Amino acid sequence: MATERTLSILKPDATQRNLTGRINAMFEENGFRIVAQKRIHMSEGQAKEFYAVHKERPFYGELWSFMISGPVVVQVLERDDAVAKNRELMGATNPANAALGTIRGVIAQGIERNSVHGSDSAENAAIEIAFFFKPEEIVG
Ligand code: 3AN
Repeated sequence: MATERTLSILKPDATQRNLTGRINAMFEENGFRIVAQKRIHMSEGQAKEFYAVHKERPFYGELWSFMISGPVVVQVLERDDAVAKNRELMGATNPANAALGTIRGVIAQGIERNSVHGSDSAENAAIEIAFFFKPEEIVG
């Protein structure tokens, strides 16, 4: 499998609980390189646009407002098969169903406070990476 990149976000429940280093250690222990990273406070407009795909879903309002409730860490992760491997490492969306040993299984607090976002396809990864990073900010 070729080297691939995926967009990851450490959500406000993770930054609030000071768990960003612990999550990053899980990425690195699982073969990911963090090739770009910044801690930001998303604006309302950014959060709404980033999650626009969910705008018809009943949880959309809660989702974007949670994502601006505190700082987040946006990052680009790189490894072979990065999109699928990160989805595996994150675990199920609802931590009640997430396997032990996955990030959500260990760290998440609920379906909304689920600690991490990861792109769901290579196509979306390219769009999401470009949403937060200029090419020169990504240093593999
Ligand atoms: P994932 O993050 O696992 O790809 P998606 O894309 O289905 O999951 O959902 C995006 C985000 O929306 C989730 N990470 C979660 O924070 C939130 N979410 C999904 N389903 C629900 C739900 N039923 N109630 C509240 N929030 C939800």
